[in-house]
Amino acid sequence: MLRREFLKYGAGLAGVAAVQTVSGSLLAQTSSPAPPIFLRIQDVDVELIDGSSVFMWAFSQGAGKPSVPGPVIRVKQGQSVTLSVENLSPSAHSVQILGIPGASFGPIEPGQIGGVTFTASLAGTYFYVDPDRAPLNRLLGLHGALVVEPAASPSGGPVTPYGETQTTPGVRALFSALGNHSRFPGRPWLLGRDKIWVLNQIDPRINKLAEADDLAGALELVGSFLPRYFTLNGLSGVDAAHDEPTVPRGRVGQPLLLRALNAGLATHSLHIHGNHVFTTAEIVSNSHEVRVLNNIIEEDTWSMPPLMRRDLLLPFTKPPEIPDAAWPPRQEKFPLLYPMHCHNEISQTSAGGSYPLGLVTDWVLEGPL
Ligand SMILES: [Cu+2]
Repeated sequence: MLRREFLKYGAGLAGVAAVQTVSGSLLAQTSSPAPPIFLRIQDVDVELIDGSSVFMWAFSQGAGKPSVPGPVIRVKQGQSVTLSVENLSPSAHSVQILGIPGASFGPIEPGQIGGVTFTASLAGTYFYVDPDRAPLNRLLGLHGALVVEPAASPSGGPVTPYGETQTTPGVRALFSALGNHSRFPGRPWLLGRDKIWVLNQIDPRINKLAEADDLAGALELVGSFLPRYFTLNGLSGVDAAHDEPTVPRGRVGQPLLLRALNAGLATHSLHIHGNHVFTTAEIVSNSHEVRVLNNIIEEDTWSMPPLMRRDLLLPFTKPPEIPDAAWPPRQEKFPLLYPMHCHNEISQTSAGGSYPLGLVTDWVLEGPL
């Protein structure tokens, strides 16, 4: 019998795992290297919302608890970052940061440590993944978010999630309007006020073959991928809706940046209630580079194909369906909870149970500023 770490399902434990953040920027000057980042890869059994469990691979921060997705890594733009990964799994693995040229290494044989030093020259939201047997190793748990924050506040302009040379006139206009225009009463956006939403799907047949070490068979089955579980930061349904690291929360007038990433193979169609969002960046599909948009569109549903990463500003304004005369709300009082869910029916009704036990969470307007 294999002895593997068992990742018990549930908001409490998963929340602890998901909140792990490796910060390369804490106390460090931008010009100086970031403190080295050390991750581990290991085999785990992950419990799902219905109590069943599947074999997966997981990253952990050093000796910390492994989690799917892996810990969030935060670094500053222009900083030299050294990433090392120890492979505690009995199979070989590699690591790549999609969209950062040269930031890849491997294969790391079992028991070995691999690593790379790279510079994140553009701010934005990135994926680190195991690119081997693509997309198998990524799909089975080896993925996580890397956030590159701008190095310095721009001279004169508003604070945005991007470096000064990346920031487009459209993004500058949007962030200048926050707290300064009747459309966005309240405060400007604050650096670090963001939430990371990593999407994934699980087809347990594939996990089963990987567990039996039939990796060729598992990869072949990817061709007839039939997802049965849909996860947001590793959680489904009500659990994602009660997971503090997942749920955007704030007062009216405190805008927040959503960083959405899809590690899986199914295209999601995310729909948010209560406020519209503004997509500020997405990736160039071939190079995976961050592209900051100039033509900023207000929308309530956005597509998340496999490997897509999108930044979206959630303005935290008064929901437009509440008339001015009924504001502040009296019948239904603060906090106001609004859902975000996937509009693809299968992701709401699959093995996780009946609606809404698939890809769904809440966001919370706690009260007036
Ligand atoms: Cu909807």
